[in-house]
Amino acid sequence: MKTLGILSLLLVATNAKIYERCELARTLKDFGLDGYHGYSLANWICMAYFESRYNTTAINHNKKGEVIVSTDYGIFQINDKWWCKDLQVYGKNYCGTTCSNLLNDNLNDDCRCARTIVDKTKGMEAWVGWKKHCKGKDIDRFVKGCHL
Ligand SMILES: *[C@@H]1O[C@H](CO)[C@@H](O)[C@H](O)[C@H]1NC(C)=O
Ligand SMILES: [Ca+2]
Repeated sequence: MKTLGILSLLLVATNAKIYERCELARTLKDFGLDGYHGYSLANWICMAYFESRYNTTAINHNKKGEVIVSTDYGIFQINDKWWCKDLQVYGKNYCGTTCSNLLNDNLNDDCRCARTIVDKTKGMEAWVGWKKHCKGKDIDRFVKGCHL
């Protein structure tokens, strides 16, 4: 029983993860975001902070009145209208992944999808959180003290 309890705790822990800032910085660097399209690592960490607070299971619905028109998934709040596949009928799934893959603690596919987004759109302008809080701002603190 005790072993089972610990096991299920571990399972929960690996499925729902809040990244620590420097841990996220190292992970995003490993998955090729540092300098991608000229955006320094601090831009990516700042964006993830304002989009999800580093919460891999973050989900937000975009509503028109009471109707859900789209849903944003995961640490980068990636949208089902264009980028990933869920129950949304008219979604484009340009990243070729299910949206639920963007809610686990393996960020390889999230980073691949983020690169697709900056390739296909106007860079990081796609993220409102980045535009509002990171673009043109002093964002060095997001990678400060991290051993990269
Ligand atoms: C992470 O996001 C999930 C889903 O929105 C939420 O239930 C959970 O409370 C969040 N965790 C933290 C620490 O904010
Ligand atoms: Ca993932």
